[in-house]
Amino acid sequence: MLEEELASSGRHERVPVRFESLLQSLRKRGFSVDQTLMAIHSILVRGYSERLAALSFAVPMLLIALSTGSLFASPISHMGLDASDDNPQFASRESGISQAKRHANSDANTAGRQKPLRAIAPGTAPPGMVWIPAGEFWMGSDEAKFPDARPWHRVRLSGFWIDKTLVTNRQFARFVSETHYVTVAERKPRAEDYPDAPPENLVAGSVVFTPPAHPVPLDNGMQWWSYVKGANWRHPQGPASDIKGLDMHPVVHIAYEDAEAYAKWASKRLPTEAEFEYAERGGLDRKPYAWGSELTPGGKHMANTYQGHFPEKNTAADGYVGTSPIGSYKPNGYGLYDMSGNVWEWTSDWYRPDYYQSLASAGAIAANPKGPADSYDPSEPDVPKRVHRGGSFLCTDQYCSRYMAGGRGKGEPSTGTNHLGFRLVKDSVIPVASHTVASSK
Ligand SMILES: [Ca+2]
Repeated sequence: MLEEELASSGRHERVPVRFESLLQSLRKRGFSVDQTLMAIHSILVRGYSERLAALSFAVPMLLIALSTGSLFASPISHMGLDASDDNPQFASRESGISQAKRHANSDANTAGRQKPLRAIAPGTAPPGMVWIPAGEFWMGSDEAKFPDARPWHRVRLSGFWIDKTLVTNRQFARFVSETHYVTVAERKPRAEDYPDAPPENLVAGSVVFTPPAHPVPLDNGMQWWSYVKGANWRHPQGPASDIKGLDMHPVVHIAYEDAEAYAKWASKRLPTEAEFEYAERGGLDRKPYAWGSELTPGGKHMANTYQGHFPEKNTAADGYVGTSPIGSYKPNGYGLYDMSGNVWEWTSDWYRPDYYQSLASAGAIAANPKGPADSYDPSEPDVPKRVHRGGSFLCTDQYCSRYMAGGRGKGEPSTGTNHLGFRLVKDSVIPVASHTVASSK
């Protein structure tokens, strides 16, 4: 079969193959137009290794591909940054997937690397997004301090678009300007939701990091977290603070329903926990960090975390005490920024510490897992929680450490903090016929 012939020739690893010449070549070999279109579709969507996709998808796929010019150049290069980005800081391919992928492939510690990426993005990238191709990976961690991230288990995902950066204050301001949305932190809590609270405590606000002036035992977060009246995304530290000059910082004090409202407006959705980790790992296999094996390779800080002595002395050796502008650190292997550190990010999964165990016990590859049906956190059994991912500027190796790839966090859905934000994903609008990965639910 032609497709197998092309695959065995390794031509898909070389670039570029001109569309016209390939088309002529196919026709000379006696293939009909329909067969040719199907082959092109298969190549475009899945590389040469998969079976031919349904003819019904072939024509629109080809038309879209031709209109976007995305045919037959290097698959890797086409997953890089897109010129349509609204942020010129990210318009350079220098920081894109091809460069980052080469960098990743040069990592000396490559044992057990994930399969190489060969899929081409289905059409033009939405502004500010990167295509993460379908694939499999090992999800989890063997860090002793992450018991809820064990065991390693195999996960298979369909392809998806993901924001290159956290949602910024500027982006969120535009959303609020257009929709007049009021975030949870800006609303006065309802007495019926907090029947035990005295009325004077029912004031709009959010949770802010308020470090003590002296060292404290790290067994009680109440020593450095405070509910601050008037704190919200416009006033991250409280009423006296604002976001002037912070346009390109991640928006914070975002509750789960705030993120969902933004997602609906943007025609996107929150990532699943598995999608987040797959994207965070950037093509590396079971590495401790999204960028490799060391926290600070060559002494270089790769993410906005916490240095010094937690919680009272933040030396900001990485350059930032609090949030950092998006793009302040190198992107990962998929060209994504701040997948570790800066601020935590919401995912759509409910949290359970035993979820990975249940997936592993099932004995099969988990296909597009979307989290457990319910939530359970042993430390607060009565509080349902969603998974947070990525860690923040408050994560330190003395405490938390969940800027490490695979580290899991969790939070009550109505609670935002000044180190919690989000980014979004988007499914392909083009039917991807060969992505026949069944949902686990
Ligand atoms: Ca920092």
